[in-house]
Amino acid sequence: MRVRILYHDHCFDGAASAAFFSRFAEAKFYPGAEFAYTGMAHKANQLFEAEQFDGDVNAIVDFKYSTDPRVTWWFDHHQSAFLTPEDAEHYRRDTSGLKMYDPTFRSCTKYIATMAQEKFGFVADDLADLVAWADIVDGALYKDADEAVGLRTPATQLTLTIEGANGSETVQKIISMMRHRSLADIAADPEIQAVYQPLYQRHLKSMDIIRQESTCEGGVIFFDLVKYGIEGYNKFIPYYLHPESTYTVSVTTSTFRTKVSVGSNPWVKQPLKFNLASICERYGGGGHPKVGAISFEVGAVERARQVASEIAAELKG
Ligand SMILES: [Mn+2]
Repeated sequence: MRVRILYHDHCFDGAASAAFFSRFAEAKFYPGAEFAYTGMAHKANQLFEAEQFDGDVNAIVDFKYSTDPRVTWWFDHHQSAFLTPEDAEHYRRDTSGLKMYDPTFRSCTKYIATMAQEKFGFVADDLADLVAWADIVDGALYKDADEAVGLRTPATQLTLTIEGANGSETVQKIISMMRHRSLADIAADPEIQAVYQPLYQRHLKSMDIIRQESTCEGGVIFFDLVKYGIEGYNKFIPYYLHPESTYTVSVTTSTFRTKVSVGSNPWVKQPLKFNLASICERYGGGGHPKVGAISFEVGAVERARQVASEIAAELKG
């Protein structure tokens, strides 16, 4: 018996969701099953390929809904969980009880843990720390920007490793470790350290680049990293550099997409005026009320820049 888990790749909450779900599924439904993982990324074109659902059981965690009949389990908490109104309708008609959606949860990991306990009586005390940190990382509940960018805790170090590692192999190693090992133990693992250390140097360098490239006007930070070819950066760096800001709009590019990221400063006191997922949805993207993104084809840099400047203007207004 093979259980295929499609999870949000390069995301701490996505990895933690995959680890927690696999522990729960093994304990309650599929003892002795083999677990296989597929990292999913938001792209401008099709998200799911039919051949990805190759398990006897297929689960999607912390990622968009699929109407494919081979999907057994689904958990998500993103506001933009459905690609189309038809997908949302398909979900509403589901009678399996194994597809669950609640955008009020800060992390999908906490949502899975809560549902596993409430509906199926599954508790994993040894994963409590993992669940708590998934809520902090995905919910941006850090004490301050310094905690988020200083990378002094195992969870923030693993977040950098998961977000920055090339390909899915390292992330899937971490997922396997997260099933049974503490975050401190995983972060100290020599194999993980070997990936982390160069990423940490890159993190310091990206902070210098963003310091140099970013402007902050009318409470909106803007920067364009296309010429540097770096997509991943710690999303709290802008607020660390510009603590007085409310929003960030950035343009980045990678091998498979050009991306406009829109975020909000988690440490601002006044309520936010804009729902960023809704703004991104207008341009074909999505996310959460406080953080969103839009993916474009790799070559669509000018279009991405235009969208970024429109959104920046809207947020300033
Ligand atoms: Mn999530």
